[in-house]
Amino acid sequence: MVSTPPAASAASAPPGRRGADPAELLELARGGAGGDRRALARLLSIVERGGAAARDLARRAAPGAGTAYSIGLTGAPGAGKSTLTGRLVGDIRQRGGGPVAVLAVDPSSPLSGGAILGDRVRMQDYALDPGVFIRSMATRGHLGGLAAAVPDAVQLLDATGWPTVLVETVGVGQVEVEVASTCDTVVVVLNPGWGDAVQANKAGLLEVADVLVINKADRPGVRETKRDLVQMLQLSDELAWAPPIVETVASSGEGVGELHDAIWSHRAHLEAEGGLEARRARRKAEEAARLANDRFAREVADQLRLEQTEDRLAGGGLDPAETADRIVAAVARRLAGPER
Ligand SMILES: Nc1nc2c(ncn2[C@@H]2O[C@H](COP(=O)(O)OP(=O)(O)OP(=O)(O)O)[C@@H](O)[C@H]2O)c(=O)[nH]1
Ligand SMILES: [Mg+2]
Repeated sequence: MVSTPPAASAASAPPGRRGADPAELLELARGGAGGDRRALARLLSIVERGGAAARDLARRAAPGAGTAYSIGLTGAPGAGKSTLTGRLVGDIRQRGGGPVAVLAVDPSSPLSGGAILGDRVRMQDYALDPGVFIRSMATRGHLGGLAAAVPDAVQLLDATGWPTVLVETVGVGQVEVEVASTCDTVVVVLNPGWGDAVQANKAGLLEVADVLVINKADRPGVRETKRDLVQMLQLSDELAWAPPIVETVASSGEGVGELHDAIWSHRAHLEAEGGLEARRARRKAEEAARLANDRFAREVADQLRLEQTEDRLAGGGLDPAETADRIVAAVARRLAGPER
């Protein structure tokens, strides 16, 4: 008699079948480059959709996570983030840096379902490399938005055996800055030319930058942009880490090795000073505050709608201060219960 080994049932289950349980998918996806990519893609869709299922998955993944390093790349549209991300992946792979996962995050799109958006990540370069996993992410459903969904996605990739995760954001705005800031090292990509550094400063990008890149360094204005950056960065020269400024030509690969070195220097700096744990703890606290704020805001908006309806029925004349008191009291009562 031939007996089936106990592990075979989970391993031989068709990974694409509907309704597979997250615990099973998590098991299938483990092993990084050797894991089941369809299972991993389905788990990322759960994260993307948010809600109770995403929270449950995050709880399951947490014990297996904590060793991966995340790198966020942000900057103005068209700055060359995708080209640079592609080059960086190539550089890491060439140096034997292990498997690399890329999340291309687009806050302006509806749920991506994992589709690659345009040519944002040059997927075809890595189609044959099992050590590279690329996925687009967009969400409106996740409580706390992308800034909350991305750390969950990174944690999932971490738990399933991807030691390096690159997070590329599309566009420059508050959400992109928040998303990039959830990563261990934040790379801000600028271009040469009048005012780009000033714009980045206004958008709060310089504040979160650990490494600054002047990409398209084959174009004029590099020196001026560098000078602007140095001037603006001097305002905060008491910092323990001064963000290095790296010049790259992503289209040719020039300077990508230096960028890699700058990122890994920052990583070494964080790890040497115990700063990595502190940074991650601070990041989690910020995420908690964001989630709590979102929950309050949602409850206040709901209660305000009720108050407005009652006010209309009573013939108008809403008193703002009294209404605020009633809203606070009602929301406090509701929040004392479990999350809806
Ligand atoms: N001259 C020059 N062109 C570059 C360089 N890097 C990227 N490009 C070009 O700039 C354009 C935009 O590059 P992407 O990598 O798609 O830029 P992105 O920042 O990812 O763009 P979005 O995701 O749309 O915000 C492409 O046509 C690239 O070929 C560079 O160093 N020099
Ligand atoms: Mg892009």
